[in-house]
Amino acid sequence: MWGLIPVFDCSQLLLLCPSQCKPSVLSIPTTDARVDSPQPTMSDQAFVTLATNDNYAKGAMVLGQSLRNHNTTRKLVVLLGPHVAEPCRDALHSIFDEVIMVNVMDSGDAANLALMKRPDLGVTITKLHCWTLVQYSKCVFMDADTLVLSNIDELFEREELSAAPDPGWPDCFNSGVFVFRPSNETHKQLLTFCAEKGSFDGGDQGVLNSYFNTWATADISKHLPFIYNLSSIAIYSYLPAFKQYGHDAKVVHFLGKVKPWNYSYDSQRGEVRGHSASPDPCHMHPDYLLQWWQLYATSVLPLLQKAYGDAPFSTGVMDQSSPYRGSWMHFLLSHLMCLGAALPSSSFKLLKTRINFTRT
Ligand SMILES: [Mn+2]
Repeated sequence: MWGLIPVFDCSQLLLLCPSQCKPSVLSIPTTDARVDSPQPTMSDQAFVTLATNDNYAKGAMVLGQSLRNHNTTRKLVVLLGPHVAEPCRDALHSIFDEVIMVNVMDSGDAANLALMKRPDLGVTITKLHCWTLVQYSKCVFMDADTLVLSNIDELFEREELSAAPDPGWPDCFNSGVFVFRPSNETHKQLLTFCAEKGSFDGGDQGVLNSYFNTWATADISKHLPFIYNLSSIAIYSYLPAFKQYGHDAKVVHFLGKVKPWNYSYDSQRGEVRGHSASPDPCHMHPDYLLQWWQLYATSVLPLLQKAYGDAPFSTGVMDQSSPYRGSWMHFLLSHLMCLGAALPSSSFKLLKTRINFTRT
């Protein structure tokens, strides 16, 4: 019944009404306002990311800041694993609307109990937690190793499960960027599925592709254009296409083993260190890498410095104020971040303590 009202404007309604009811028609504008703005409440939609360690937390901060810089109207949520340091959490609070600690296996239900026997799927299960964000009607999940280049709020017009093709096997979607509808029921089903079938690639992408197994064939509107999840692998495997369409890219995904935070940045020269400018499928595109570091150095690093105070941490940024600049110690310190990614965190911590690690 309410749906019929906007068809008429006030004068038409007045003509239809008997004279004795005319005054009440004046109250119509409130109804009109409701119907004329069918946009969903922006506050019930969110971009969601996940950080399982301090490095990914930095990635999440850069991603969150890139969404803010492009004026998203949606909420920003970060899910945190238990190993993220407190100062990183504090810094995340300044960028994200919600910082949610995820206790990986805590509910003790049948699906979780079965999953306890699969510690290899730990991070995957943490990511699946995004379906429990039922305070939101629709969300876009983005990996912490993605960077937003322009406003992408239009993704909320898509339905679950929308994602872009994976560059390695395009009949699978890449789970670095996807649209979903939070639901405790779906979450439970995903956990059960995970416990029973495992993951064909050992990660969340395998689980999600097996669960949403009609993605490749059922509904083309659920195929996001590649520009919403552009990876370096794709750039160098089809360079002419990148030259033709690359300028439209909206989201860059630093897919692969080496992440932006594994490099270091010379803030004086504005250069990323340890990265070759020559096109190599193993390397990421230098322009995007530079954009990541510029955003990190200008917007994220100040937050981290505030949160850490006098406590030492690896900034990844070299500058003139470093007391070790130009020395072998500086070289060693600036590359420790890369080393940290390859070593177990306990040995990295030990190394940091041994050489009296300072801010570099
Ligand atoms: Mn990723």
